[in-house]
Amino acid sequence: MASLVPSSCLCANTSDHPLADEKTSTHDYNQGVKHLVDTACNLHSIPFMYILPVIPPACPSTACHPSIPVIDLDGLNELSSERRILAVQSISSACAEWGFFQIVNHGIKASLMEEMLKSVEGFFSLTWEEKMKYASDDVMNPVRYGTSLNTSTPHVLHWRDYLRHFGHPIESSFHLWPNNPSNYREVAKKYLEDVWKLAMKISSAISEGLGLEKDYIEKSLGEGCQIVASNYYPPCPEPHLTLGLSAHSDHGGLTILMQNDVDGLQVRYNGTWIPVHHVPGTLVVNIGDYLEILSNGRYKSVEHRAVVNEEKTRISIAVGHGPDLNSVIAPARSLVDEKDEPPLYKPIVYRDYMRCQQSSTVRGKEPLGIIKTNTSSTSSPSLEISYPLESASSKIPSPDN
Ligand SMILES: O=C(O)CCC(=O)C(=O)O
Repeated sequence: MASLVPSSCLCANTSDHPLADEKTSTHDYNQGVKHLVDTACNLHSIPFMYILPVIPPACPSTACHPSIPVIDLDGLNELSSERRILAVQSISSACAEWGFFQIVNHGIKASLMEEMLKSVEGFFSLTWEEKMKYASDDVMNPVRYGTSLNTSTPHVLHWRDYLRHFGHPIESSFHLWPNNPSNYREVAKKYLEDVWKLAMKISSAISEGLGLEKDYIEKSLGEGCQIVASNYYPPCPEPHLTLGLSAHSDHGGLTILMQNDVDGLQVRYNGTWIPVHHVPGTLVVNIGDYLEILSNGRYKSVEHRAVVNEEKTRISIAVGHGPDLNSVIAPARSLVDEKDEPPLYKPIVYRDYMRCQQSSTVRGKEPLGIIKTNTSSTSSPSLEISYPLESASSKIPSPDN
């Protein structure tokens, strides 16, 4: 059985720590934070390995901060009309200003969203032995159950369990997805197919907003790669000392996130952490590193994080959409001008970029920083390149051609 949590954190003896609780002193943290909460009765404090040294506070009240835009996607169902133009403009300015927005009239059925949430909850309610069948140390494994961050490199633990697996193209990994709960595969397949179509619809609006052909982003993805990360954040006795997920940006193009009715997502905006309040029926969309690269920095991937709370379990289901793993990612040629707007990012194979980003314990936007053209650093986090970079530009599958 693969070990997900660094061995230094397993069965730790916490007895010399002021927050030590005898009941958790021989606990195997590998089994997940849900298992810890379910089995340690009267958990009044969190084990020290979950205590993060610094957690910048969020904006305390809604009065002091703006909120991410809410965009009606109905206009995108028309090929060309005033309403489509308005929707494209709203998406374009939300991408430029926030990198995040909420969507209504997105076309995903409420009943399907509900079923998907239930199936995911069903998966996390299985015994830890059952869930551990999907555990793996390899961040590129097509299906992975785990706890804390994705990496197995030693790090301060996070108050999260997760199930990640590939989606589109579904045939390539469907047979590996969990088959317990018994309807998981069928429900997830339908949900991921519908979310893929939605991501392509939004991508066409983003392409238009960037002045590119409507299908530019979709074509740039090749066969494409979709990854679903379902996150389970159980109630935490000391939520101010830890996080469900610390600040990070996403490696892909667009992420579409659904959640249950418990708040926890926060977005970095002008240096401040802004809570995203859940509006029933909406989905949250954000720009990832791939779109920052493709747009040559016009749109920025935005850091976000998940906080936990004392009372309620939060579940979120984030679905990322990027190019197929073997494609070389680079700025769109028509958005680059060697003199006035030189390329800001070096070409890289998406698989290498994803592996680097997922293996890193360094959070924030560090992984993107190392492929910036104005930095020479390849020190931390390390990047294993699987092809000679000089030949990369000849491999770029660009719709510009
Ligand atoms: O739980 C959330 O709201 C954030 C999830 C997330 O950022 C992720 O899965 O990468």
